[in-house]
Amino acid sequence: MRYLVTAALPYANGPIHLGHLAGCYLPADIFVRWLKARGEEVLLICGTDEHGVAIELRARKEGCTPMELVDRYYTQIKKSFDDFGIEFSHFSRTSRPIHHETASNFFLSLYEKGVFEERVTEQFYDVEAGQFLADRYILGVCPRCSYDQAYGDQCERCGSSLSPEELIQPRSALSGATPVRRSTRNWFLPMDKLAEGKVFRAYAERVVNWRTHVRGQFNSWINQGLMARSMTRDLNWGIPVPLKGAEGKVLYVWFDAPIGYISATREYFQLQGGAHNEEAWKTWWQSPDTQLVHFIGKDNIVFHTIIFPMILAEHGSYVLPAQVPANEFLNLEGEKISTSRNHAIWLHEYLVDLPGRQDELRYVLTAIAPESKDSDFTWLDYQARVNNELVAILGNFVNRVMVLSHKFCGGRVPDAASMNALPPELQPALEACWFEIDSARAELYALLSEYRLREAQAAMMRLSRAGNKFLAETEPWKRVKEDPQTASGILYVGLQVCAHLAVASTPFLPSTAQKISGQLGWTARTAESDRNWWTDCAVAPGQRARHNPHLLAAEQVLGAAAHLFTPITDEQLQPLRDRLMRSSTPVSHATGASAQFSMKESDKENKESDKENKENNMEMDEKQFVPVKPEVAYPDFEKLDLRVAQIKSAERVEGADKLLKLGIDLGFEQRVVVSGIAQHFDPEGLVGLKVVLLANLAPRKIRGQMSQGMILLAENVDGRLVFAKPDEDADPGAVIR
Ligand code: B3M
Ligand code: ZN
Repeated sequence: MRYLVTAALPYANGPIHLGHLAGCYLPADIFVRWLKARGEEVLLICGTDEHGVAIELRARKEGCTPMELVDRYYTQIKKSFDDFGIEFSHFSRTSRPIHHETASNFFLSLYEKGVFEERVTEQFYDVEAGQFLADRYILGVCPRCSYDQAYGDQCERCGSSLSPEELIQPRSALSGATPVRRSTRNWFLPMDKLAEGKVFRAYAERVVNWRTHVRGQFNSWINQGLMARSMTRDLNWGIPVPLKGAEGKVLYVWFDAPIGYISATREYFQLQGGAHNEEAWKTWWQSPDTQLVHFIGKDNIVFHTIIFPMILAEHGSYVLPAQVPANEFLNLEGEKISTSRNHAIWLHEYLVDLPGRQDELRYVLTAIAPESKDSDFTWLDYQARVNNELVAILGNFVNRVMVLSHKFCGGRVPDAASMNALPPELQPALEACWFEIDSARAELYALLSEYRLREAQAAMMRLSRAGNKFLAETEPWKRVKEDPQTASGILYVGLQVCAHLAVASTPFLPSTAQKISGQLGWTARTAESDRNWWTDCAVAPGQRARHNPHLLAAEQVLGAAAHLFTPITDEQLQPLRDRLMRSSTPVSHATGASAQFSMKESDKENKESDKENKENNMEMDEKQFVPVKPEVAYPDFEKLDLRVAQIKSAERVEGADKLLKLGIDLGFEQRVVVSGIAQHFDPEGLVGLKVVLLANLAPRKIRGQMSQGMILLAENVDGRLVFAKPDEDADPGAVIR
């Protein structure tokens, strides 16, 4: 089978963070490594998306030209992918001539077929700047919350989706001028009509078998009734619309970007050289036996399941997607990743903080992959998974086998006969070990075929669990004195399990897999032997596989033993956690005893993806002061009892990663206050601190614990929380007024 796999083209307007990696690049890489190991014909295509308002805006902000911006980020993004072992067949850029040509021709061919509807609409225009304004270029007062920095597509204060017409007192972000309405001609894709096309309808049948949330979004778009969407824009940065009279207009970034997959494939074959390769890309894109698979994040679903397939279908020669395994979002420490607030873990920073630990991150991100719902990355969970799973299970197993084999077997693989000669009392353990490995392999294969990578990785880990269990049950270290032959037989099994692990872990943990092979001295391992191993995994449902347990030849000389993983210490982790706490700005979170622990903003995401100008959706970081509340009379203020208080004890609340339980001294009494600040402060650092307590707030039960009052904190404009501290001389219990 021929697999043409793509991963979403990241905008070249910033570096890559954990959310990107978990969203589509890591899953695409795992899937493709697996296909390659199985001997399938496969390409993994990606590159940077270098057009659109997001790029222009960022360039303005960084004070450079769009081209300078994308040059810089292309290099950085590509390096991050290389560093994390994301093996693209080709990584291109949409600013290259080959892409401009491919996208222009694509547009022209649809134009000539009469696919587009020409429409004249009114758009906002900045007379001073002499250009039309994308939604993100229009600012104004939010009609819902009166915030005066709302964008034409969204208010970042209250989260409402807006359209530019709704803004009160709109102004241009370019010049500050009041925009005027001016009519302009654009080319629209009549999606409602195209959804009725034969090719598209045949394609839509497949979607039924896709992930629930992908199918759900697809259906909801279709059922809502699709609207025509403009495929051109009145902008300067982008691919010029290749029509007479369309000067000053460019292709809509979401028209050109997916065609980037095609141009990148063309470029890949061009670089291979040779006359045949000029046409080779067509085999990949245009023969019906190609499986086209798009790995993306959930905010790109509509573009990959509806708009791009429609465009491909209308063109006529192309295959349509066979699968779109979109992931949901990865959150970070309970909050949405935000680049503007720097609530993110950047890949290049991770490598500085935890050098050489790429496989650890790959492992954790796959273990928590947001395949069917949003998931949450926390440093503590990362540490636990590395230490309790990679170190304690996989690493420990391989290391024990290696060390014991050097000690008891002279650093060579023992004779196969030693396994067959294991005494009868060890047979059940042996049988159980192979049974577990056989079933884990069958499961691994089946799960990978269904794009269930998270469970597949867990199945891979079962191999090392089986190995550990076998060692624990057979205890070769106890037997070696009396019965060296049996100890050898046990280690023979152990070494073979290590070899199985080396193959099984390759898609997930490529450099660990290589290390295992290296330690085993397994030079006889070939692409062919791997292929056989994987093909051998496939079994009919309900059948038990009986795989060949022998991968390593007897007498093979082993390499040196070394730990595959080292534990992550608290000391290593603390600065990383602190840094994130500082950068996290829970604008929507109340603090103190009345904190609200709202976690999800997924409604907002859904709304956002409704927006036509999705590509404009970029975060900006401007200082946002909260407006002063309506005036109150003095008697109202007098009702509040504010006191100086001192924190006497502070501890985390089990099962609630945002809460701290604080013991408070009020001079005349002791109280307990539960506060939602655990992600901002370390409990140890708080003891002794004098704070301001709202002492007569009605007590409230939080996580089963009565909280008696609220500690006051200030939220800086950058979102950092700091205590409102009384003077050091103030005594606990003193009234503040
Ligand atoms: N650049 C959007 C994004 O990064 C966009 C993907 C293009 S895939 C063809 O979310
Ligand atoms: Zn608002």
